[in-house]
Amino acid sequence: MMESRAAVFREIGAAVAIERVTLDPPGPTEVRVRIAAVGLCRTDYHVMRGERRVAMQPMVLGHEAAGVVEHIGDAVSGINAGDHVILTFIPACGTCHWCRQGLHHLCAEGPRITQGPQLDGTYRRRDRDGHAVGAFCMIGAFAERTIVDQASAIVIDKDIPFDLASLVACGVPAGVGAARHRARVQPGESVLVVGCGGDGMNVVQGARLCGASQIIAADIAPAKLDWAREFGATHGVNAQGEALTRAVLELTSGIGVNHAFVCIDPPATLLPAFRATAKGGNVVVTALTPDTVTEIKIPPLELFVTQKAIMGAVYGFASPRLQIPELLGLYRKGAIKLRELITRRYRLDEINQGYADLDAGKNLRGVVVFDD
Ligand code: CXF
Ligand code: ZN
Repeated sequence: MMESRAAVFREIGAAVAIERVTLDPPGPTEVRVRIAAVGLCRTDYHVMRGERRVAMQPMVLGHEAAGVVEHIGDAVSGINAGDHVILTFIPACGTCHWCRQGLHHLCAEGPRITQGPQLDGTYRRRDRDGHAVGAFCMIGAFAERTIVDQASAIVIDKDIPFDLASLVACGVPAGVGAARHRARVQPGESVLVVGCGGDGMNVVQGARLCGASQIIAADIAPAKLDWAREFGATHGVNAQGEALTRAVLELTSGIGVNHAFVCIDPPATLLPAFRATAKGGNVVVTALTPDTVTEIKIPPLELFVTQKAIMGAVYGFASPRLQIPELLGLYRKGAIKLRELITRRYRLDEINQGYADLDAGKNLRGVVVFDD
């Protein structure tokens, strides 16, 4: 048994408070990880604000993390104490229909990641009153230490700094993968990225990696458009709604882009992005929608006659187990940027400030870093 400081989500709309949480020893297939860095992804913020509901509170949020394995359960294989790991927000059970085909991003356990318990259905964290505390995405990384199943940990090489590695747990594969593996952008094609935050900026660099010749970044924050140019955008559009569609059609001789990526607020951006897409093109949704939004209207005749595809991409539509080591290799070769994604580093007790900065549009990515 040991203690860990953790940012605990107890009440929708309230600041998360740093508490001491008791950690039980890892189960047979689990590992205890000392978190070194965890990114402030917007998904956790949606949960804090009640826009996406999780099944229980209290819960430790945080799912974009890297750290060091301190202790392993008896039945763990392929992970050792001292290993550096990236944690994956969808576990790879290894035995379901999807995992058997290497499609770990579609693992049958995925729908359980907002429930709170560990992969085995029990809890490893307790608060000072002895109540069970959940772990978002079976990770709960807004904490000094966490316990995860081996299905949620990927061993990485030790040369990658933890703050950079943490981003490769969510935002980088989500965005880069959406371009490479979902839309399969080809050299010379045109791309529109709506919403240039953490995911969108990685779609921009993914499209550049794929050799897209026109990458149109769209955002209502001018600073994000400037950043997008550094990541490979060839054009910036500060517009939304019909004005966004018009601006993109103007830049593409009235044809539209081959691939549009909806990286923020799908209820507001999907139709404008769809209409800015060329006939036969792809519209890829990488963003969460609030629980209260249950449908988005696309005129069916328009969908039919324009022969466009609307698709979803979680984890960049590729296995984190296969994709993450590959992305680290691309970083090492200088083919993708990681350091430039980090706007600011925070201590764990500054986490609410970090999210306020994200909400104010100041951060591409804030990262909580821990001293050793
Ligand atoms: C999300 C995807 C939807 C479920 C929770 C985790 N991923 C990352 O931000
Ligand atoms: Zn995330």
